[in-house]
Amino acid sequence: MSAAPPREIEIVDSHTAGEPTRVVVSGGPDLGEGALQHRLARLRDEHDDLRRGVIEEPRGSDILVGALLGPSADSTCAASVIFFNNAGYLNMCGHGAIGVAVTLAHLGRIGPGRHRLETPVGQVGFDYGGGSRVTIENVPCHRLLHSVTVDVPDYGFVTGDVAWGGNWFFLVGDHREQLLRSHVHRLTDVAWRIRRALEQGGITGAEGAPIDHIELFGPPQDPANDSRNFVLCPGGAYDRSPCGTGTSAKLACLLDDGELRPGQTWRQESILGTVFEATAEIRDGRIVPRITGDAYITGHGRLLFDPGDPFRQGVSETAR
Ligand code: PYC
Repeated sequence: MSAAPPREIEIVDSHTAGEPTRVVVSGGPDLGEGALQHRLARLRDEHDDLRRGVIEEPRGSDILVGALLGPSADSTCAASVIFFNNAGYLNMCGHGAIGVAVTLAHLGRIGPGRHRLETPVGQVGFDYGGGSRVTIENVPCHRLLHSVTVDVPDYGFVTGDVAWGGNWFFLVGDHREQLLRSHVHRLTDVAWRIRRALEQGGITGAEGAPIDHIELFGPPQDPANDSRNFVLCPGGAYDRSPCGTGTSAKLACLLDDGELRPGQTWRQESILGTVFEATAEIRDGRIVPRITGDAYITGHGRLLFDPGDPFRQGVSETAR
């Protein structure tokens, strides 16, 4: 250890349906006041070392999603939250919001009841019952493009929908893959090549936003569920949970196609077999998704950043 004291960051770790969330409770940078989008820009442009140090090796890993807690300008919100991962910053994160809810309860900052979080893309409500179970009311979702076909090199034509669920997704049912846990390396490769083909074809979300999540769908393993998915996240890791924003994007497509009615429950199974229960309602002409899942606290402690540690700012695991 060097003479100067290490920087300390308090964190709470949890997982939601198998997908981890690391909440930064204190020790983060002062991002000032103002709109959360501006605070996110300041974090990205001036303090990206926080994201790297918390997420990358040797303290983290590619599969972690981080969540920086902060104050909210809106007194009806329990907190503001900025989500990040190994590739950068996320607009919203469904499993992460469920993890944040259970973390706030663990910290004694909320009790059972209805609460709200401020995210960079809008407010997200949540119902917390006092245990592991949380229902989030996500930002409105919608389908932007229906049946888009891309030519994926060395794979062939793949058709899917482009939809928003708090992040941009390409949702594919017509692949030739088996959605098995033992196939995750192949699934990752196929999904990554679909993502590249979308980029090369100039297919984006609204206003040129990159489609940085790819979602493959197939039949569920458990007949109690409606569907199984494999979700590739922006930095090349796959979501262990059914993906809250991805399930929201799926709801938008199902409602548009008349395959699900408002209020009807959709049980989305993940590649691990864990489940989110989802419903949607139409409010002011917009589709508002509700996602229910369970999160569990796995740790509560301090990360130490020794100024003399050559890896204090993290080492990227991702070679992509
Ligand atoms: O649950 O929305 C989600 C999510 C996005 C990336 C990883 N999980």
